[in-house]
Amino acid sequence: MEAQTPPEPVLEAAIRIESHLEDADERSLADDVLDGLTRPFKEIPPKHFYDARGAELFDRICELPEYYPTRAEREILEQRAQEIAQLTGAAELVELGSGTASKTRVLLDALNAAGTLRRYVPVDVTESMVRECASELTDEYPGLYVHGVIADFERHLDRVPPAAGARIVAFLGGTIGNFPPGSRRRFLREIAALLGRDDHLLLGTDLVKDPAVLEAAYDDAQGVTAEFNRNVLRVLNRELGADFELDDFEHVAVFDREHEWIEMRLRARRAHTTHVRDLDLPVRFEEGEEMRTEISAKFTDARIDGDLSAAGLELVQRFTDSDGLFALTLARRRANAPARSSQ
Ligand code: SAH
Ligand code: AVI
Repeated sequence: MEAQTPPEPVLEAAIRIESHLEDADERSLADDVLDGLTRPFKEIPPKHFYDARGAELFDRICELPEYYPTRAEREILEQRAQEIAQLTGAAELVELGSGTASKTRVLLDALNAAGTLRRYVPVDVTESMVRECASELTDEYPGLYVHGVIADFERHLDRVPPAAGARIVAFLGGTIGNFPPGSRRRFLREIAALLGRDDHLLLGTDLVKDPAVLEAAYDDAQGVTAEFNRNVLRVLNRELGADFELDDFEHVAVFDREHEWIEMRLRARRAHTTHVRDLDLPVRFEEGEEMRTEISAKFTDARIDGDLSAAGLELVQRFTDSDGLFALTLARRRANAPARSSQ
């Protein structure tokens, strides 16, 4: 009789990807456009920049000499990742707006070296980036599980899977600054609800500095940021059948000193009417009229602390780069805050 071969062990797949977008996402773009382009001061929320081309343009922005935040945040991570690994003992890294996860690798390296890392959970609206980064990271870190979540973090934070051990929720790059102040605090409260007693938030924030440095970072000499800004019009043309002529709009980036944020706008070079076919919506622009496409808030220590406190969080440690351009804040739930939401 032939010897029986033992059954193959059932291995958990290294990659799991879930998508929560599809129809709901198109509705959200349509709702945002209907809402934002019928106001006296027109506005389109920044999350619509990031189709595959927008994501690629953002990557190019990160390499620009004027755009210091990526380099500054990377420097902090390189200096402090080991300390963060020790302070958190994290088995899991959840990353909101993960993009290509290029800086994240510094943190993954440190958690891996500490021997605690088991799972990475990238959450992003751009499907291609979540999929690519999942396959790259499982190659680079043997034994790592990647649970990718393709989702709008403003609407689907409850789809982040239950924690698999002590977790860090990372929100890097200064993306928190792209929320208006009220929503920013609300969003931080929602993040706090993902944290248990052993978990931490790692928050990247760009810092207030010389307006000339800030404005250059958002209006680079090569015009990559201008292309990124106008890319939202391509998204509207493709997704909603709009007929924007990109050359009709000029890129504007100004530092608003009162609010301490950079505002990106698109300024109409001539008076004209565009049509958003799928919404049956004519949109009139006067010459020189500006439409807001992004705010990027800049922070002080007090602003960060105020936001953390309003969200039921407390500071563990704050790190900055050698030029004091950018801050990375490690925080946890305040002791008297309620425990992680029932997941
Ligand atoms: N964290 C990276 C990328 C920052 S760019 C870094 O620090 O370099 C902002 C990222 O957030 C993009 O990848 C974009 O696709 C994603 N993003 C923007 N709005 C989002 C939303 N509402 N939900 C999920 N992801 C979003
Ligand atoms: C993603 N986010 C933090 C960038 C920022 O700096 O606000 C987006 C960006 N906009 C123009 N350049 C980069």
